[in-house]
Amino acid sequence: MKRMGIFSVIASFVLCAGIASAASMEMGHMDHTDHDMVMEGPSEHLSMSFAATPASPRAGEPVTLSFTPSHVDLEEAHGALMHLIGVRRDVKQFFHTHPEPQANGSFAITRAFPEPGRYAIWLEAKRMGMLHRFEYALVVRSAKPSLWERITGTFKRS
Ligand SMILES: [Cu+2]
Repeated sequence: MKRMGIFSVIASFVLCAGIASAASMEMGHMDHTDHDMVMEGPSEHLSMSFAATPASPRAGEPVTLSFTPSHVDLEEAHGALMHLIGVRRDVKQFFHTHPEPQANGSFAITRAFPEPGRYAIWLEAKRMGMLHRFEYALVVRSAKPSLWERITGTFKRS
C-alpha cells in the first residue's frame, strides 16, 4: 500500500471543492481555484452554533459534534447540506464527513478521534446561494489511562 501523506489529504479535500480553499490556506498554499463565493464566518443570512458532547473529549471515545444553523432552509452544495472537515494542527490527522440532520433541527455526527491534539474544524453550509464557512477549535485529550497504567505510571501522553 502506498504511504498516506499530505497528498491523500489534498485528494480528500478535492471531494469538497468549497472547503478546499480553507484546507490549502491551512497548509500554506494560497492558490485559489474556481468555486462558489465563500463567506468566512456568519452573515445576516446564516450563522451556526457548535457544540461538542462531551465538550472535552478524549482520544478513542465517541464525541458528538453538533451544528445548529440559524435557518432551516439550507441549500445543498457539492451533494450535501453540510460538509465538515477536521485537521489536527500538525496535519497528521484529518477527516471529512457530512453531519446528519437531527429531529431538533441541528446536524450531528458522532465519531471517535483516534489521536489527541488540537483540531481545527471547518463546517460549510449554503443558504441563499452563498456558501458560509465556519471555523471552530476542538481539543481532544489523551486517551484515559487504564487502572494498570495509572498504578504503574506507564501511561504516555502524546
Ligand atoms: Cu463534504
